[in-house]
Amino acid sequence: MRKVMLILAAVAMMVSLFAVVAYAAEIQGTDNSETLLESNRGDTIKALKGDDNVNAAVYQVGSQNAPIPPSGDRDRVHGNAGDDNPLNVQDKDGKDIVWGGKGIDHCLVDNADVGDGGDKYFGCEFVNGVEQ
Ligand SMILES: [Ca+2]
Ligand SMILES: [Ca+2]
Ligand SMILES: [Ca+2]
Ligand SMILES: [Ca+2]
Repeated sequence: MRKVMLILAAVAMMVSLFAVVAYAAEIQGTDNSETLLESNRGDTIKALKGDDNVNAAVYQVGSQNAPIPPSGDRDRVHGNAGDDNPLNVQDKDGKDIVWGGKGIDHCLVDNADVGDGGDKYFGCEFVNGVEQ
């Protein structure tokens, strides 16, 4: 089941890559627990219910996969209900925002040392492994 979800997430990502008209991509999960991956553009990712794993750090600044422009994309990650672990926006830029929503959520964020004041986070019970 987990493998099926990963394939669905990959398909969703490919579909969003072909939607070149809009700059920002919207990636929506389901009410089940799943893994969601970002695209190389500024994404709004809504994981909905379930204990979700959202990786918005696939395209990291300085890596081969870095988005164009390489200054980093702006991702908006919503964990929504459920214990989400992790909600990852730790892509070496401080342009992202993560909302844990309900549940016990683990967020991985960039600190202010990366610039732009660091990623912003709301409703995260754990941030970079530290209980809030
Ligand atoms: Ca992205
Ligand atoms: Ca979900
Ligand atoms: Ca949550
Ligand atoms: Ca970031």
